[in-house]
Amino acid sequence: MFLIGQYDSPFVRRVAIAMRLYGIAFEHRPWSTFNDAGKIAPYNPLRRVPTLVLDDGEALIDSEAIIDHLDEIARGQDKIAGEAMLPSRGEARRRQLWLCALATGLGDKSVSLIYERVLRKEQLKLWVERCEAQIAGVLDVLEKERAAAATPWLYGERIGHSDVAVACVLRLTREAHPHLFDGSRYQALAAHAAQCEALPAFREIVQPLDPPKG
Ligand SMILES: N[C@@H](CCC(=O)N[C@@H](CS)C(=O)NCC(=O)O)C(=O)O
Repeated sequence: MFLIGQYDSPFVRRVAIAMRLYGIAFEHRPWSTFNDAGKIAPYNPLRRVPTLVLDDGEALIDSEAIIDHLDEIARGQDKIAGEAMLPSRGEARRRQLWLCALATGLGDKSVSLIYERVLRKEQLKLWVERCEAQIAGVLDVLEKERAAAATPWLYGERIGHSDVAVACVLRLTREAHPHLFDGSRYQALAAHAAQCEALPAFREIVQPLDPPKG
Protein backbone atom coordinates (compact mmCIF):
# COMPACT_ATOMS: atom_id res chain seq x y z
CA MET A 1 0.00 0.00 0.00
CA PHE A 2 1.22 3.51 -0.59
CA LEU A 3 0.50 6.90 0.91
CA ILE A 4 0.38 9.89 -1.44
CA GLY A 5 1.30 13.34 -0.19
CA GLN A 6 4.05 15.37 1.39
CA TYR A 7 4.66 15.50 5.13
CA ASP A 8 4.34 19.29 5.32
CA SER A 9 0.60 18.58 5.08
CA PRO A 10 -0.73 18.03 8.63
CA PHE A 11 -3.32 15.64 7.18
CA VAL A 12 -0.76 13.44 5.42
CA ARG A 13 1.54 13.60 8.43
CA ARG A 14 -1.13 12.50 10.92
CA VAL A 15 -1.94 9.47 8.76
CA ALA A 16 1.74 8.50 8.33
CA ILE A 17 2.43 8.90 12.05
CA ALA A 18 -0.59 6.76 12.94
CA MET A 19 0.71 4.07 10.57
CA ARG A 20 4.14 4.18 12.23
CA LEU A 21 2.63 4.05 15.71
CA TYR A 22 0.50 1.07 14.69
CA GLY A 23 3.44 -0.63 12.96
CA ILE A 24 1.62 -0.75 9.61
CA ALA A 25 4.09 -0.88 6.70
CA PHE A 26 3.57 1.46 3.73
CA GLU A 27 5.42 3.06 0.86
CA HIS A 28 5.49 6.81 0.51
CA ARG A 29 4.85 8.77 -2.68
CA PRO A 30 5.65 12.40 -1.76
CA TRP A 31 3.71 13.88 -4.67
CA SER A 32 2.87 17.56 -4.55
CA THR A 33 -0.80 18.56 -4.95
CA PHE A 34 0.10 21.29 -7.43
CA ASN A 35 3.20 19.99 -9.26
CA ASP A 36 2.08 16.36 -9.40
CA ALA A 37 -1.70 16.82 -9.72
CA GLY A 38 -1.72 14.64 -12.84
CA LYS A 39 -0.17 11.72 -10.94
CA ILE A 40 -2.65 12.05 -8.07
CA ALA A 41 -5.77 12.38 -10.27
CA PRO A 42 -6.08 8.69 -11.25
CA TYR A 43 -6.29 7.81 -7.55
CA ASN A 44 -8.25 10.82 -6.33
CA PRO A 45 -10.24 13.06 -8.71
CA LEU A 46 -10.07 15.81 -6.09
CA ARG A 47 -6.27 15.77 -6.58
CA ARG A 48 -5.91 16.13 -2.84
CA VAL A 49 -3.76 14.46 -0.23
CA PRO A 50 -3.63 12.31 1.78
CA THR A 51 -4.69 9.49 -0.51
CA LEU A 52 -3.94 5.96 0.62
CA VAL A 53 -3.83 3.34 -2.14
CA LEU A 54 -4.39 -0.19 -0.84
CA ASP A 55 -2.67 -3.28 -2.26
CA ASP A 56 -5.74 -4.15 -4.37
CA GLY A 57 -5.79 -0.64 -5.90
CA GLU A 58 -8.65 0.76 -3.82
CA ALA A 59 -7.90 4.40 -2.97
CA LEU A 60 -8.98 5.91 0.36
CA ILE A 61 -9.28 9.67 0.69
CA ASP A 62 -9.54 12.15 3.58
CA SER A 63 -7.42 11.67 6.68
CA GLU A 64 -10.32 10.80 8.99
CA ALA A 65 -11.64 8.08 6.66
CA ILE A 66 -8.12 6.71 6.13
CA ILE A 67 -7.50 6.59 9.87
CA ASP A 68 -10.81 4.79 10.35
CA HIS A 69 -9.47 2.06 8.07
CA LEU A 70 -6.12 1.98 9.90
CA ASP A 71 -7.96 1.41 13.18
CA GLU A 72 -9.73 -1.52 11.57
CA ILE A 73 -6.44 -3.03 10.32
CA ALA A 74 -4.76 -2.48 13.66
CA ARG A 75 -7.60 -4.11 15.57
CA GLY A 76 -7.73 -7.04 13.14
CA GLN A 77 -4.00 -7.66 13.25
CA ASP A 78 -3.71 -7.45 17.03
CA LYS A 79 -1.02 -4.86 16.46
CA ILE A 80 -2.27 -2.97 19.42
CA ALA A 81 -2.30 -3.96 23.04
CA GLY A 82 -5.61 -2.88 24.51
CA GLU A 83 -7.24 0.24 23.10
CA ALA A 84 -6.79 1.49 19.56
CA MET A 85 -5.82 5.14 19.08
CA LEU A 86 -9.55 5.89 19.22
CA PRO A 87 -12.12 4.17 21.44
CA SER A 88 -14.53 2.05 19.38
CA ARG A 89 -17.72 3.53 20.84
CA GLY A 90 -19.43 5.77 23.28
CA GLU A 91 -18.81 9.19 24.78
CA ALA A 92 -15.01 8.81 24.80
CA ARG A 93 -15.06 8.17 21.05
CA ARG A 94 -17.37 11.10 20.36
CA ARG A 95 -15.23 13.45 22.45
CA GLN A 96 -12.04 12.49 20.65
CA LEU A 97 -13.70 12.78 17.23
CA TRP A 98 -14.99 16.22 18.22
CA LEU A 99 -11.46 17.28 19.06
CA CYS A 100 -10.07 15.77 15.85
CA ALA A 101 -12.68 17.73 13.87
CA LEU A 102 -11.65 20.96 15.59
CA ALA A 103 -7.95 20.27 15.03
CA THR A 104 -8.31 19.30 11.37
CA GLY A 105 -10.70 22.23 10.84
CA LEU A 106 -7.97 24.48 12.20
CA GLY A 107 -5.62 22.78 9.73
CA ASP A 108 -8.06 23.58 6.89
CA LYS A 109 -8.06 27.24 7.89
CA SER A 110 -4.26 27.41 8.13
CA VAL A 111 -3.97 25.84 4.68
CA SER A 112 -6.60 28.29 3.31
CA LEU A 113 -4.55 31.19 4.63
CA ILE A 114 -1.42 29.83 2.97
CA TYR A 115 -3.23 29.55 -0.37
CA GLU A 116 -4.65 33.04 0.12
CA ARG A 117 -1.14 34.38 0.64
CA VAL A 118 0.68 32.57 -2.14
CA LEU A 119 -1.96 32.09 -4.84
CA ARG A 120 -3.74 35.44 -4.87
CA LYS A 121 -2.34 38.73 -6.07
CA GLU A 122 -4.26 40.57 -3.38
CA GLN A 123 -5.50 38.91 -0.22
CA LEU A 124 -9.19 39.17 0.55
CA LYS A 125 -9.40 40.89 3.95
CA LEU A 126 -12.80 39.42 4.75
CA TRP A 127 -11.53 35.86 4.26
CA VAL A 128 -8.22 36.39 6.06
CA GLU A 129 -9.98 37.88 9.09
CA ARG A 130 -12.53 35.09 9.12
CA CYS A 131 -9.85 32.36 8.99
CA GLU A 132 -7.80 34.08 11.67
CA ALA A 133 -10.83 34.37 13.97
CA GLN A 134 -11.66 30.69 13.41
CA ILE A 135 -8.06 29.68 14.16
CA ALA A 136 -7.97 31.78 17.35
CA GLY A 137 -11.34 30.39 18.49
CA VAL A 138 -10.23 26.79 18.02
CA LEU A 139 -6.82 27.38 19.63
CA ASP A 140 -8.59 28.70 22.73
CA VAL A 141 -10.75 25.56 22.96
CA LEU A 142 -7.82 23.21 22.31
CA GLU A 143 -5.74 24.99 24.96
CA LYS A 144 -8.51 24.61 27.51
CA GLU A 145 -9.03 20.95 26.69
CA ARG A 146 -5.31 20.12 26.83
CA ALA A 147 -4.78 22.06 30.07
CA ALA A 148 -7.71 20.20 31.66
CA ALA A 149 -6.30 16.75 30.87
CA ALA A 150 -5.04 15.04 34.02
CA THR A 151 -3.52 12.20 31.97
CA PRO A 152 -0.23 12.09 29.99
CA TRP A 153 -2.20 12.42 26.75
CA LEU A 154 -5.38 14.29 25.88
CA TYR A 155 -7.69 11.41 26.65
CA GLY A 156 -5.74 8.86 28.58
CA GLU A 157 -2.51 7.01 29.22
CA ARG A 158 -1.89 6.24 25.53
CA ILE A 159 -1.40 8.57 22.59
CA GLY A 160 -4.59 8.93 20.51
CA HIS A 161 -5.48 10.26 17.07
CA SER A 162 -6.52 13.56 18.61
CA ASP A 163 -3.04 14.01 20.14
CA VAL A 164 -1.44 13.45 16.75
CA ALA A 165 -3.90 15.68 14.90
CA VAL A 166 -3.38 18.56 17.33
CA ALA A 167 0.42 18.32 17.13
CA CYS A 168 0.43 18.14 13.32
CA VAL A 169 -1.81 21.17 12.81
CA LEU A 170 0.09 23.14 15.45
CA ARG A 171 3.33 22.54 13.61
CA LEU A 172 1.90 23.79 10.32
CA THR A 173 0.14 26.77 11.89
CA ARG A 174 3.20 27.92 13.84
CA GLU A 175 5.43 27.51 10.82
CA ALA A 176 3.09 29.21 8.32
CA HIS A 177 1.51 31.85 10.57
CA PRO A 178 3.77 32.46 13.58
CA HIS A 179 1.83 35.60 14.51
CA LEU A 180 -1.26 33.46 15.19
CA PHE A 181 0.35 31.33 17.89
CA ASP A 182 1.41 33.09 21.06
CA GLY A 183 3.28 30.51 23.15
CA SER A 184 2.62 32.37 26.40
CA ARG A 185 -1.14 32.26 25.75
CA TYR A 186 -1.14 28.63 24.59
CA GLN A 187 1.22 27.04 27.10
CA ALA A 188 -0.51 23.67 27.34
CA LEU A 189 -0.54 23.39 23.54
CA ALA A 190 3.11 24.39 23.27
CA ALA A 191 4.00 21.68 25.82
CA HIS A 192 1.81 19.18 23.95
CA ALA A 193 3.57 19.95 20.67
CA ALA A 194 6.99 19.49 22.29
CA GLN A 195 5.90 16.19 23.88
CA CYS A 196 4.73 14.82 20.52
CA GLU A 197 7.58 16.18 18.38
CA ALA A 198 10.09 14.44 20.69
CA LEU A 199 8.70 10.99 19.78
CA PRO A 200 10.62 8.96 17.16
CA ALA A 201 7.64 8.75 14.77
CA PHE A 202 7.23 12.55 14.74
CA ARG A 203 10.98 13.09 14.34
CA GLU A 204 11.10 10.68 11.40
CA ILE A 205 7.92 11.87 9.65
CA VAL A 206 8.41 15.60 9.19
CA GLN A 207 9.04 18.06 6.39
CA PRO A 208 9.54 21.81 6.43
CA LEU A 209 6.68 23.74 4.83
CA ASP A 210 6.98 24.00 1.04
CA PRO A 211 3.94 26.01 -0.09
CA PRO A 212 2.82 26.11 -3.74
CA LYS A 213 4.16 28.99 -5.80
CA GLY A 214 1.62 31.38 -7.26
N1 LIG B 1 -10.19 17.10 5.04
C1 LIG B 1 -9.02 16.68 4.30
C2 LIG B 1 -8.13 17.86 4.03
C3 LIG B 1 -6.97 17.50 3.10
C4 LIG B 1 -6.27 18.74 2.55
O1 LIG B 1 -6.69 19.88 2.75
N2 LIG B 1 -5.17 18.51 1.84
C5 LIG B 1 -4.47 19.59 1.17
C6 LIG B 1 -2.98 19.52 1.45
S1 LIG B 1 -2.61 20.05 3.08
C7 LIG B 1 -4.71 19.47 -0.32
O2 LIG B 1 -4.81 18.38 -0.84
N3 LIG B 1 -4.79 20.62 -1.01
C8 LIG B 1 -4.98 20.73 -2.42
C9 LIG B 1 -6.39 21.12 -2.77
O3 LIG B 1 -7.25 21.18 -1.88
O4 LIG B 1 -6.63 21.40 -3.93
C10 LIG B 1 -8.30 15.58 5.12
O5 LIG B 1 -8.47 15.52 6.33
O6 LIG B 1 -7.59 14.77 4.51
